[in-house]
Amino acid sequence: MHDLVIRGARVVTGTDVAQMDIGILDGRIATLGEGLVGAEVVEAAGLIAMPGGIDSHVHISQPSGPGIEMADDFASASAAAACGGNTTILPFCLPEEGQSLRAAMAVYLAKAEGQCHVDFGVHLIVHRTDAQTLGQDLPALLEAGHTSFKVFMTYKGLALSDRQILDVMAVAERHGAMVMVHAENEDAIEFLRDRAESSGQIAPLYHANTRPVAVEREAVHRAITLAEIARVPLTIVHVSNGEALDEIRRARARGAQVFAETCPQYLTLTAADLDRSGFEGAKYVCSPPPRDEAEQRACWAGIERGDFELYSSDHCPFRFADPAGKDAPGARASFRNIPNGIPGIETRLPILFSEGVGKGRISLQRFAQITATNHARLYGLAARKGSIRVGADADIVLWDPNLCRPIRQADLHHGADYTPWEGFEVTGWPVATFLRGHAIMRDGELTGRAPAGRLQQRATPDTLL
Ligand code: DUC
Ligand code: ZN
Ligand code: ZN
Repeated sequence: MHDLVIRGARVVTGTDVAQMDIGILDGRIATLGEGLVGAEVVEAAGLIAMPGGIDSHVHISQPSGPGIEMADDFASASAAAACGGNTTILPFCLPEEGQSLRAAMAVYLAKAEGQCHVDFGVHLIVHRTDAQTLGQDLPALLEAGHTSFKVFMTYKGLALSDRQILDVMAVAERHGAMVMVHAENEDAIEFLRDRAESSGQIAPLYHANTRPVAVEREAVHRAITLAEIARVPLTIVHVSNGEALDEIRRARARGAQVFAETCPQYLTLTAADLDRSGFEGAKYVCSPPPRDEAEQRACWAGIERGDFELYSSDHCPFRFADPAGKDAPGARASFRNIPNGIPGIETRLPILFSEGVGKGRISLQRFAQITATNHARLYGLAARKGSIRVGADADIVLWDPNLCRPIRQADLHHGADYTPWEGFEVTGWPVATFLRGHAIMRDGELTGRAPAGRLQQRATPDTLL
């Protein structure tokens, strides 16, 4: 007897896609089979059962500079995550000015307490390399189960030098952590930005023009080289173009342990979106910027070939009509002052389902791998999460592959006041999300269950994908 049986869905497991029942007991998958009996039964014939999405790259309540505020807290971001078919999220903890990494983590976890509708882990952002950070805070946090961190090669105040990156990687090497890198060459961007501004090129479009493919390609090459020298695995987040991906492919061919992530914006948006009339282009300002159709095709080819292990949202929400968001002081006078980032936590999976599975580019199993399974393995969650198998947490999403409706801001649950994909036609939507066996979303809305998301203590990365 199970607590819950999900009956008759096509179930995407690590090895197969087959029609079966899923029997759930005490929040875990107890049985996969036929004719299962449960206290509650959800009829799911005609639906697809996927592992709950793991969005391993999201920004929530992250300090964003004076007067600037992210549009989501844990409650709204996780509501949007659940409604978009996710059961686990991994946001980033960034210390405030003068705050230690450990103090920042304590404050950040308090923000999540009792607020999060899905399970969560927390990556660190390491932007200082003083003795306390590298000698005490970072090792303690890695040992406490926060087994991944991000370094930046761009943004004043965040960017590390090559030497600093090596010093941080050395800590990762000692503790078996995953290093994630935002790879763009800050000096090159600064040079291009100064030149654009001095010739009056201040509109949102110039955000894209001053962060061309070359600044990303160069930084990707350098980041991988540093990781090879430090002998650590590396994840390149938000890869936006074919040249950067070529660097990754070349590095792998010589044996480097490098993993690659891309995001919906690089598959569906272009720099032309930043050139929309008025100030509308600001809605699309993110880094790296969306490129052109040729680079979109290169990213799709990477998805199809299996070059990308990870497909994440890089959800980084700012309100549009808000001086604490995209309309920040000075934003209309220069693209430099527009907060970087776009919302996408709720639309990530439907976009890939529709454009990837629906259009025959990838299989259901590949979808599960790059939206859940690989995230669990690379970020130390695989003991419980990322696949539908006996013993795993019953984090399951039911998809209706034929449900057809456009993305509309009015239907979303994030705190932003727009979606970059307004009107984008999607076929295939998640219609139910179960977190550890409890329904948290049905038919696109929260079920009303109190937020029960739990912090996940994570293992060291499993890099043998
Ligand atoms: N990088 C991110 O990873 N997210 C948002 C902004 C950025 O530059
Ligand atoms: Zn980044
Ligand atoms: Zn990000």
